[in-house]
Amino acid sequence: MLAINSDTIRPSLKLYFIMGSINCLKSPVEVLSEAITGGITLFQFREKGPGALMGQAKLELAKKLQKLCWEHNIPFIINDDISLAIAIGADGVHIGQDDEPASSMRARLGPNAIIGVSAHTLEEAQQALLDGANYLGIGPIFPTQSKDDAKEVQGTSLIEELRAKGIQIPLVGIGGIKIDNAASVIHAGADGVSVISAIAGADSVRDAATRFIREIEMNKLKSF
Ligand code: FQP
Ligand code: MG
Repeated sequence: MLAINSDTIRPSLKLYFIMGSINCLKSPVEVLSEAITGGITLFQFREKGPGALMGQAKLELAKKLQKLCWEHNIPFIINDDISLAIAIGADGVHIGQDDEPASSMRARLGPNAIIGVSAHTLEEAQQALLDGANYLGIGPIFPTQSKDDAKEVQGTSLIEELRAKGIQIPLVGIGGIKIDNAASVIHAGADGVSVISAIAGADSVRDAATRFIREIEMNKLKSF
């Protein structure tokens, strides 16, 4: 585990890359390695969907990707699979509204794990805060192909609403975020953007990550 906690997670959300083997056009290790070179700041292993690896193969890939992240001081978060997170000592988990609740995740993972929760409404966000979430994933902001069961597109309105209510928890926008719409997510009050296909599916994974980072940094400066 890296020395990351709820105080230090905020800057790590700047460019949060999410992927699993089915999102990659070449080997996942190669894709993650290029994305790290390009400047991603956080990684979520989301091995999910038709054709996803299971069992030992999933475990092996998780270990490889975690090692790569840790060599570059990038925290390693696992989507949904808390048993896998415990087995390999990941930095944290990301869970949605249909997964085991954050409160029981916290009980199993302890005070130092990063727990991210997906929220689509103000009520879900408030409950996640009570349950001890360290950050929230808000979306889908724009239409996405990466998730079959994605909820209705909501734009940046929930991010704006949470900030207007004085809620300061680290927030990341997710769903259909591309280089040319990332600025709007930052301006709404997010600490960063989460990206699957715009990085994993890019011709140059490294260049895509670098362009995202530049765009986010430019727009962070602008909003203060
Ligand atoms: N936000 C984020 C993050 N990561 C995610 N995986 C989701 C939202 C979606 O459980 P969930 O979580 O609704 O669906 P799935 O398990 O299929 O991903 F904030 F990290 F960007
Ligand atoms: Mg989930």
